[in-house]
Amino acid sequence: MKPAFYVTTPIYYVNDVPHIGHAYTTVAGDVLARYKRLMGHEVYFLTGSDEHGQKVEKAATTAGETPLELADRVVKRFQALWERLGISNTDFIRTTQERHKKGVSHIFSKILEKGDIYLGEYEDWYCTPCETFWTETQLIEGRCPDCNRPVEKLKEESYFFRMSKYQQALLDHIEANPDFIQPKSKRNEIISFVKEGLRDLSVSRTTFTWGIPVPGNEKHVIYVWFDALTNYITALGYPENTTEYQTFWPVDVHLIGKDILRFHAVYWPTFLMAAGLPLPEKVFAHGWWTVEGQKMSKSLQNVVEPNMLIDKYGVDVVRYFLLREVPFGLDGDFSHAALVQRLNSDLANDLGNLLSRSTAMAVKYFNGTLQAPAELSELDQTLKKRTEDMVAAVDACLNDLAFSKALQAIWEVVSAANKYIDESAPWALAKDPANQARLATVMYCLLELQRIVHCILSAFMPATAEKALSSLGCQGVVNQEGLNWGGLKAGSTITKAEALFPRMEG
Ligand code: ME8
Repeated sequence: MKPAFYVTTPIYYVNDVPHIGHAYTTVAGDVLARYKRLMGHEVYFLTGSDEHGQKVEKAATTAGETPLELADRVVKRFQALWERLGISNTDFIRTTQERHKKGVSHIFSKILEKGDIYLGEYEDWYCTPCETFWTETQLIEGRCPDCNRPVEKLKEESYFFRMSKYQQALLDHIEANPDFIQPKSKRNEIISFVKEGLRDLSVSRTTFTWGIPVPGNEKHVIYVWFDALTNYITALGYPENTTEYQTFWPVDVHLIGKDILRFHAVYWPTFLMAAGLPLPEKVFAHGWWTVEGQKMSKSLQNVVEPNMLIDKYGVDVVRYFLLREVPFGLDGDFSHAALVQRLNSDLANDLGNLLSRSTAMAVKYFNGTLQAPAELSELDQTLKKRTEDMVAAVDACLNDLAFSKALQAIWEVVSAANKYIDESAPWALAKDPANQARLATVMYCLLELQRIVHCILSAFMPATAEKALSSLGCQGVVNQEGLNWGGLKAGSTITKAEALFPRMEG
């Protein structure tokens, strides 16, 4: 049986249209999903939309729509963007779907029956944009400590989740599983937060209605984060013991932004503990993008729209840039200048040129028919070894979610290949028919290296890889075996590749 791999993105709020922050997490998930499929895993890649809660209700009122009308409209924009970005998700869950509502009611009832959810009264400060309650002492100058926006005092009857009960169990779990929360700096933040003490958590609201009713007490709707987090299991069919649930839970990795780590690394695991379910293997919090040095925000009107970027630069350039520019886990800055720089240097010059140069030579010297290599020289052996080492390095990097480092390892081989052309000087070899066998070997090494490079790059830049592999005469041959040296067969047809990436003015 194939090994299973389950990766998720957050489910995005439908009160906002998609921006590069959303695209970032989703592209990262896609690369991982594609890579694991390439490596022979059975992959479940989940994304979706978070449609309940006061924030969405308010946005709908402002737009003069019902919350569901708003959700139906905005969700299409997310789905259309994911399609354009080549996102290969297995499933798209909407929290307004029956399958989800059923699962949320079930887990809520289960924890309630167990006594870990109880009815009480709440009086505290609430930040609607963050959908989070704060105590007086947590506020900073009377404002939300996360987003610095005004908060409002809420007093209501509320169901509480006995989160305090799970404080020690959670700490023990974090200690025993060093990879559970990543990166390390974020893990330490969570440990300190939990050590300060977990309070019981309000998990229902009575001041609005847009949510899933509390089973047996419909005056209350279930807290939007309790509702949203549960998507990771309801998508698999929970509470039914489906094949998907059995195969894929616990999840291998929840990819999230650092803004929502506490929900994923504290709330969610304790909910699962209370429900007697296994915890996620890993929660990875990536950093945030600023835009040309500034925080991205609607009020600054600097929100970067992925569709605009795709129109301007192309899908694969955007995918590449997002994952190459900033090490996953750190904050980074988006700028058009940095993107154009990556496009011109890494993509057009290094990767694109290598392919057009070498396929042009294959056509010129051998009429596009791939020749079997003769014995490899020391130079060839070194190049082959570097390619093989790169494949192993990429695997290690992607298991650590070090996307940028993985791409760097690939580009080292691309540079080595460009250097190899200069060192082996095929144009000089071509002048003397006595060098035919040597020329054939050089061409084979060059093209074979690129076949492997594009096979692995298919996880990052699927459309580019397909074009490249097609000019190398092996389109569609993308699997784990394809990462081994020797896949190109003598006699196959090489066609001159068009420029993969047109250079752009800065
Ligand atoms: O929080 N840089 O949804 P959301 C990088 N519905 N990533 C960013 C970003 C930025 N500037 N801005 C947003 C929610 N993101 C909840 C999630 S999950 C059970 C519920 C990304 O629409 C990042 O992944 O506000 C962040 O975690 C997510 O968008 C928040 O999306």
